[in-house]
Amino acid sequence: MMEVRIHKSRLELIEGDITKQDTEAIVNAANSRLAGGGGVDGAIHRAGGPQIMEECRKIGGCPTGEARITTGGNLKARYVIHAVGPVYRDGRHKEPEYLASAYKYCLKHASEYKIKSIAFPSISTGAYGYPIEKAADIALSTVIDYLKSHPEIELIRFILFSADTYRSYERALSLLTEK
Ligand code: AR6
Repeated sequence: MMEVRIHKSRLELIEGDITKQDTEAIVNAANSRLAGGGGVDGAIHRAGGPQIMEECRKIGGCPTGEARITTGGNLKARYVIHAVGPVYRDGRHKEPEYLASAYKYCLKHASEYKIKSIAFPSISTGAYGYPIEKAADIALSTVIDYLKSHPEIELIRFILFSADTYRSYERALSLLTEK
């Protein structure tokens, strides 16, 4: 576990399972059809129950680089924010912009819904193949930037599913916050 303060807010890195989180919102790494799938998406729908998929169907889809919000169903979290990260090709197809944009959309939803605590997985770094070191730097710098002008968000947690992913985020956060 690593914790830093960004102005008035807290930013935490934790190795674990996002479906167990008690933050007001958890973020899903979804696909643009919001159709469910494997990885964190599968785990969230399994743990949260069918109500989440019902709302996803009504919404119909979400473009890459954006996010949509639904109920948390049976989860501890009140909301799930479904973010669609980019499929990584070679880094020259606006992948960094799309990835940053997916995080920003989640944060904008959080502010609009007055959500004070939110947990993120490492978007795009599983099935979508985004190189972890690059993705960690983009994810963390995007949320740090947002927190600097949005003290209404009190807590952002990154829930990293493996020790390797956790260590990559820890390294990236150390680099970004060292004086
Ligand atoms: N809690 C936290 N992180 C998790 C969990 C969990 N329970 N399970 C997996 N991860 P991925 P993507 C990590 O593939 O790359 C789906 O099929 C995982 O180890 O879930 O954005 C969707 O439907 C990895 O570090 O998401 C899309 O089609 C990270 O979450 C596609 O995969 C993201 O891996 C999205 O691919």
